[in-house]
Amino acid sequence: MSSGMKYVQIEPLGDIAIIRINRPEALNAMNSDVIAELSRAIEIVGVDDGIKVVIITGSGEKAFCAGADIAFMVNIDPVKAEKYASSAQSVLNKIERMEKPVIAAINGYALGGGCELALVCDIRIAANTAKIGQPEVTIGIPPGWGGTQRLVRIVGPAKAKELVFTGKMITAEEAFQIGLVNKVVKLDEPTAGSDAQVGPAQDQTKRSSDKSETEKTRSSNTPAGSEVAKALNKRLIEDCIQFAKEITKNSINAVKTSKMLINKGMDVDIDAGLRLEIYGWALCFAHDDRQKMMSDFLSKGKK
Ligand code: CO8
Repeated sequence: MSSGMKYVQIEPLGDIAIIRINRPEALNAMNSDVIAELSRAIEIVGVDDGIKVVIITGSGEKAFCAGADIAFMVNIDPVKAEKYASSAQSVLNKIERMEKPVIAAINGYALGGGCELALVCDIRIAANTAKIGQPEVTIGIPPGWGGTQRLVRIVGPAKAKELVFTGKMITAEEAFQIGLVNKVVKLDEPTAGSDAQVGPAQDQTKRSSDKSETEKTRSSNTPAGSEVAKALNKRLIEDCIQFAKEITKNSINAVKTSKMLINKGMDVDIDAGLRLEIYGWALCFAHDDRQKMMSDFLSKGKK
C-alpha cells in the first residue's frame, strides 16, 4: 500500500495490515512527523473494511519504539510539551479506540512512549530479546502518553509503580510474568503458532546497569547476529499474523463489540458495565453474520 509516508509503512497482508514505524536510526523514537504519519496510517487502515486486524511493529531488529524524541524534547518549554503530549495522546487514543483489534509486535526496545504505544494495543506479543520499560523518570519527566493510567490497569498498581518509579527495563519474560505481554516468541522456537510462552523471569535490569544487554543487542550488528535478528523479526511477525488469523476467523462485529465493551467497561461501575454489555450483545443480533454462524453451528450438529 503506497501511502507516501516517510516514517510509517503500511503493509497489507490480505485482511491483516502491518503498520511499521520506520525510523531505525533513532530506534523508531517518535518525533512529530512520526506521530502525524502514525495518525494517518491509523485512519487509512481504520476505514478500510477489508482489514480486520492491525499489527503495529518497529523497523529493524533492535527497537519497537524507544519512545518520545529526546532530541526534540530537550529544548522545549511547557507550552510545546503540552502540545507534543496532546498530539501523541490523541494518536494513541485513536489506536485504542479503533474498532478492530490491534496487536503490538514488540521486536526490541519498547521504552517510554514506545511502551505506552504497546499499552494501547489490545494484544502484546514480544520477541524474547525485547526490553520494556517506562524510563521517563531517568530523564526528569513522568510518563506522559498514558503510562500512568494504562499500565496500572494492565499490571496493577504495585508493578506499575515499581516500573514507573525505578525507570528500569524488564525482559520480555518478566513482562509476560506480570501480564504486560500476552506471549513471548523465542528464537529457538521452530515454527510460528507454536506455544512460545516462557518460564519465569531470568533477569531484571536497571537502565543504568543495562550495558551488558545493550552489548548483546549490538552483537546483532555482526553479519551472523544480523541474520539471526532478521530471522527472529520474521518469526515474530509470523507469530503475530498467526494470532491475528485466530481473530479474523471470528465475527468481526462481535470482536469489535467485545473490544468496545472491555474498554468502556473499565471506565464505569460494574452495574453500568453489565447494562452496556446487554446492549452490545443484543445489537449483535442485528448482524447477518451472527445468524449465519449460529445456523452453521446448528446444521453441522445435524450432520
Ligand atoms: N529519542 C531520540 N533519539 C533516540 C532515542 C529517543 N527516545 N532513543 C535512542 N535514540 C537514538 C540515539 O540518540 C542514537 O542516535 P545516534 O546514533 O545519532 O547517536 C540512536 O538512537 C541509537 O541509540 P543508542 O546509541 O543510545 O543505542 P544503545 O544500544 O546504546 O542504547 C537504548 C539503546 C538503551 C534504548 C538507549 O537508546 C536509550 O536509553 N534510549 C532512550 C530511551 C528512553 O529514555 N525513552 C523514553 C523517552 S521519554 C518518553 O518516551 C516520554 C513520552 C511522554 C512524553 C510526554 C512529554 C511531553
